[in-house]
Amino acid sequence: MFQRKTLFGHAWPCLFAAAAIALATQSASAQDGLPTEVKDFLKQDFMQADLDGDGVINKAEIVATLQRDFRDMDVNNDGVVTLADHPPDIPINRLDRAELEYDANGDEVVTMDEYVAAMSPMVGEMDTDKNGLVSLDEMHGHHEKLWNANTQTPAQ
Ligand SMILES: [Ca+2]
Ligand SMILES: [Ca+2]
Ligand SMILES: [Ca+2]
Repeated sequence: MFQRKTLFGHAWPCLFAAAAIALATQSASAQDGLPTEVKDFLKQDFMQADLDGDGVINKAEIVATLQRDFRDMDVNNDGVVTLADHPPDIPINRLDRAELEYDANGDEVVTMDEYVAAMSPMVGEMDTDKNGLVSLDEMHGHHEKLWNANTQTPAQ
């Protein structure tokens, strides 16, 4: 029932954005806590982002992951993310505007700098003990909070 591919499309493998988008689209399946499927893919993404395998994600690993995610979103490889990068096999819905959430200056073009700048505060919020590092527990906790808040809000 919880299919990552159909939820995010191939353009949305993002470590830090993925669950937020899942939260925005999954309000119908309200339940207590993060579903196991969500925890599993968060863990997979966490391990990919933890480049040196020390069990925490540091600042450099965060930036490297955001840059990788940005390149994944830039489907047509022109160096910026626009609606032209929206996967044609995914119907136009609220996801089609998701690309432009990171568009700070409103020109419908998202640069890597805009993306990293937009995502960094969100990543900072995950670091609940403020030691500059994000652990898997912190990432789960953050998404669980978002999930619970979202599933308690009536769908539009
Ligand atoms: Ca690490
Ligand atoms: Ca592009
Ligand atoms: Ca921390």
